[in-house]
Amino acid sequence: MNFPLKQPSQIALIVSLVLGLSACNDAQETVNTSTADQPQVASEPKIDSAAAITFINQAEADLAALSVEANRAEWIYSNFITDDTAALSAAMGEKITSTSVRYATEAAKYADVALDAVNSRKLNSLRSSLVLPAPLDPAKNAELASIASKLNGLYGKGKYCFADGRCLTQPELSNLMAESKDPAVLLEAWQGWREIAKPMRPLFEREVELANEGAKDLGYTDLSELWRSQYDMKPDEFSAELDRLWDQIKPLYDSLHCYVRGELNEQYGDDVAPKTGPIPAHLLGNMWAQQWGTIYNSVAPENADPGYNVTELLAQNDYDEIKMVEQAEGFFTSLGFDELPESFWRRSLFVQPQDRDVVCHASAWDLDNLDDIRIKMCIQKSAEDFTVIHHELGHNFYQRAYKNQPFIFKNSANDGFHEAIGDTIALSITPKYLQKIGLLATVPDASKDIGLLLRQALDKIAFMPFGLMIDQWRWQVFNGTIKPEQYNQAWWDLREKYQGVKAPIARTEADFDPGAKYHVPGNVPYTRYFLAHVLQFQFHKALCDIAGDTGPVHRCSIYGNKAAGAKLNEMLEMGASQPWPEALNVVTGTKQMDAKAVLDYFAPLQVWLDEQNNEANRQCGW
Ligand code: X8Z
Ligand code: ZN
Repeated sequence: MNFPLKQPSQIALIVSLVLGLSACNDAQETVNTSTADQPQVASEPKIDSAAAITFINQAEADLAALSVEANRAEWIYSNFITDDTAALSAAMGEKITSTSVRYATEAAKYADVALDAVNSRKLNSLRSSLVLPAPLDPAKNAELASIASKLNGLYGKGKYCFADGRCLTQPELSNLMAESKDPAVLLEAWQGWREIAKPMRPLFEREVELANEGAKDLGYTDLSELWRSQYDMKPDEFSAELDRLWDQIKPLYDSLHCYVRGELNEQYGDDVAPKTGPIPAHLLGNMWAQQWGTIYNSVAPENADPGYNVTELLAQNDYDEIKMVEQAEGFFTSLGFDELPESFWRRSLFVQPQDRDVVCHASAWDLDNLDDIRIKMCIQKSAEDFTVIHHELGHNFYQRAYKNQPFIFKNSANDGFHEAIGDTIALSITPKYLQKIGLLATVPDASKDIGLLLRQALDKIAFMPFGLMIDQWRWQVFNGTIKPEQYNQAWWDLREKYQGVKAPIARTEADFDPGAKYHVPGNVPYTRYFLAHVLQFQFHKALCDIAGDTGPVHRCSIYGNKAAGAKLNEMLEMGASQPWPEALNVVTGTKQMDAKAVLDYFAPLQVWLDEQNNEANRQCGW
């Protein structure tokens, strides 16, 4: 999305919370005018709790109304990328940013007023929920809105054309990365896609400059501090929390990395996939080496492969895009959630149009902050996209669950929660579930668990360092530690440090590889996905306990369990009305994020990976 939108799935809220900065500050002007012919003291608005509450109510109503307008403009732009829709989207961005920044600035004035818990939370949210604040200067606000819009468009329109004339969009190239085993083809797609990002570099650099200025205007040291202020704790405490969670997971990641590198070496040989050092990033089955599940066949355990593949099962059972979405909806309704509204089916985008440019990156929308929920996705008929559909519907069911909250609380407990709900449901896509819905004939016995766990780890554990490094890079860009002339080198340094992957060919500062990942041009914070990868395992375990499942947690499916559904709904309905530890507590009985749930889930795999790596005498690490 453009502007200060927080995330594709919550545009509504975005508007309210994503404040940008206002140039023409009407409210301010009114005050100044009135002071002209009166003594200064008489004209100052009272800073007391009554004034604060009046202000909060007005801001909330105003932003709620604006959000619907912005959502519509943004929906149309993302579905029809043209110069005209870009201009409309930028204009709307300007308007919403200026309003939001005006309210954020004004909110700061009431910071010391004693308020009840609800209003105090709303006030704080008004102040600190922006992700792309513009400076006060109207010209700069307009410039920022235009840049944000352009960056989105550049990503959405991105294609790579092969020598034979075939031009592929992002999802098509991703498909190729998932399916090809030919290193030359993989390399070409990898390199080709990154060409789309080169023109983004100057725009991104200016975007950072402007948004940092906006963050300073709001009293933050830089945009990094603002982004890290949105977790009900101090920014530095939040950074430390991330380090703590990553330290818990890293040993498992290292074992997985070691195993996968060894297997790739056997498959491709020393020249393409060396035994030591970082893994070349084009060999992991994904454009960004962020989830590796698609190379499962290449690394599957000989004796524990469950012997089925969801992509094939979908094809054998004639699942088209709509049927995939219907099946995912069926999981939510089995838990007791209401069916999606009829308008969802009419207004969503499921299939990539052939006649125009659209933003294909999957997103979930809540156009009217009530019932007009939709997804927008260029669905590929694959296991990966079957999971992504559950992810997106998780956003929609969350949005609908909190629709009766006041506008400012129409959001998740923290942004990681929004990303975790659909994934939590997808953890219940077990063989037993696939059998129940008629996709799988026989459930593999427990001797195949290692294969199932490995398949899951290739997606979930492989993702963790990626989920972390993107914002480690961005935060350092925002706070000036990484200078523009170091953008690409610093990116690859962090890729190596966290993920142990490297670029397959030399990169220079003429490249802008971060821009080839949607969330960078889209200005969507990314740490939320790291959090979600921890939270979803905590939720899954807790919901399985509620469902009374006593087996291994990786075999548990909460499908059809109304008690689990009711508990989940209890948390979703809270929206952002309370600090996230309270919401976490509702489902899990704890107020702490804890990666132990991840380690418990994968415990048998950790043992197996270490055995394999020892037997093969692999030197782990990079
Ligand atoms: O962007 C997404 C969702 C939309 S919120 C499809 N995800 C991240 C990504 O694709 O990079 C889900 C997992 C991580
Ligand atoms: Zn999402």
